[in-house]
Amino acid sequence: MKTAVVTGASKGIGRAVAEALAREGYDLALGARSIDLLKGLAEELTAKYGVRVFYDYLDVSRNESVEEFAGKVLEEFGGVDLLVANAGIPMGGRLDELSNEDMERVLQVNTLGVWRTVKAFLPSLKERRGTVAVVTSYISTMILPNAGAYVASKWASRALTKTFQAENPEVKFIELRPGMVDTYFYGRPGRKIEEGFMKPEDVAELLIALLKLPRHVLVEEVLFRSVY
Ligand code: NJP
Repeated sequence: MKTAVVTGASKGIGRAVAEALAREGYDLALGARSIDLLKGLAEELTAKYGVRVFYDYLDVSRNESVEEFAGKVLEEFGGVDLLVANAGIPMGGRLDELSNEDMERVLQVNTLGVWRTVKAFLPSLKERRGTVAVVTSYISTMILPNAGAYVASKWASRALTKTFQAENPEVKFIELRPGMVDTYFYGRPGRKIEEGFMKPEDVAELLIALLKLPRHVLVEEVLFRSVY
């Protein structure tokens, strides 16, 4: 039985990824701040798929929280085979109008959150020759005025992902770069494919397909979006 860690598992893409992995037979360690949502999801997935689901509070913007979460997960499962570093927040606004707090917050979650989560699980992932999927964005090589802080956070997490890969060839790092996905990222879900949105399940199914490739095949990144 393989073990997967999913950050930002309470909603949106992370939640859909957790369900798809459970269906595929992975034991799960789920992290996010909304512990009530994680509890409900864990109960649902255990009942439906019979897999082991551990969940705990996780704030990827804080070192102590990530270290504590990783310690508990490794104690619970003994090691991990897959890490899905998905937790992230949006941030709009012109760079010259953005507050210090907002700039620091988006970098803490989207960039440093990825770095500290991968770092915490890396020894185990290396031991198991595992896989890390980092959810960055289609924007991770592009420029979008009025979203500069978010864009910079995703360019930086792309750079972290590729540097981790270069430094750790035993682990496979996949950068997932979705276009728009119908999640809480845009307020409340309910957007349509005709408006250019994918479903969170589309991202999850793409990841499952990638995980089914032979061990020696590395897909470094996937840029994908909705068509209609
Ligand atoms: O968004 P949403 P998505 N510590 O808001 C968690 C990227 N992306 O699923 O802590 C730990 O439904 C939050 O949980 P909670 C995007 O940048 C999206 O769309 O309980 N967890 C929730 O589970 C992000 O990296 C689109 O509030 C934290 C989850 O993150 C990823 O996809 C397009 C946290 C967010 O769920 C998932 O976002 C694109 C923290 N400090 C890239 N802060 C898109 N939706 O269109 C938040 O290119 N979370």
